[in-house]
Amino acid sequence: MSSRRQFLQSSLMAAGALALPGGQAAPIAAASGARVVSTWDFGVGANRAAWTVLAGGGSALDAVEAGARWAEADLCNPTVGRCGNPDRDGVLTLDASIMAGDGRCGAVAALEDIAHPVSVARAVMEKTPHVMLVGQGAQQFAVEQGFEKTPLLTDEARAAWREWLKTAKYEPQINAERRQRPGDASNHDTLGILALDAQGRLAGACTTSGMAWKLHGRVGDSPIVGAGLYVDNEVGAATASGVGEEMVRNAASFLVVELMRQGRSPAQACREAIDRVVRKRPEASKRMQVCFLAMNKHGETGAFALHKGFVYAMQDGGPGPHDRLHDAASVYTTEQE
Ligand code: SD4
Repeated sequence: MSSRRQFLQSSLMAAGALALPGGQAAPIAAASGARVVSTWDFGVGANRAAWTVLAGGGSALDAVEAGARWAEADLCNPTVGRCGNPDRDGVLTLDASIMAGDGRCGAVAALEDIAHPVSVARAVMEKTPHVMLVGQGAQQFAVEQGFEKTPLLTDEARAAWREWLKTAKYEPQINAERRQRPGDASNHDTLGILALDAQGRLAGACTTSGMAWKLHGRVGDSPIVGAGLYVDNEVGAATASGVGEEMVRNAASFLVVELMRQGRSPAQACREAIDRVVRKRPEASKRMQVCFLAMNKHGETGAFALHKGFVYAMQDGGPGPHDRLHDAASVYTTEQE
């Protein structure tokens, strides 16, 4: 048994948390050492949903799914789930992945008309011998699993697309995530969420409608294990937001976890991964946002971005204000508007 697990178990026992009927741990004691971090301002809401799971003694895996589902249902967020902006053909396609720290993972890409892609990703993980399903096949599988097929494109998103068609210029905007409201014609965003539970297990999820106005069929990093998300109980977890092509080019979330394995703190690992992005494409790096968020197995967290303005939310149930937002340091330090 790891010393961390021993520590957690003895603190739970000291608090009498394991004595509750049904083996259910008491909320505060069970949450010892537990924490959850999520990308962007709306990560606060996702963390709250995840925290109700962690505080009740639930698993990191259930927690990240709950957090991602919250974001997918959030009608104020035109970049994740049902309120997402469509591709250049006016079609809303969703990408999601989920991963447990023991290596189990599942993903869906280019999924249409299913409201909770993260739960379909989990079903792929748990009910198939595969890791990823895409497009029609993913939708067919979802329907077979009992997910309801329902048109998701909102009137606001359709109007934003019509507006975009006037120029039809694909130009990712830096920190669009922080300004977006339904109907905005800005074009990217993602919820990445990482959790550590009281048993010392890590998990992560990533869910997005991808880059708005993308080519039909484009898949970003978010559903690609190792690019938009990677989790390993031996080391830690990482997720990403921003222009996904850069995460795929650099196997970025895997890179962040491997850097932590080599001894870097979460913040240092994120920084080195960002440096890699810059070294490969220095000119392009000036015009796009890429952000990494990481947590190691001890619950230490860190982030780093190409451009100023990336924030992440953290919830650990500790004293003081919960739902804290943290500014990530960045290579370019002038906020782009
Ligand atoms: C993608 N990484 O599809 C996602 C988009 C995103 O903030 O994260 N935007 O490339």
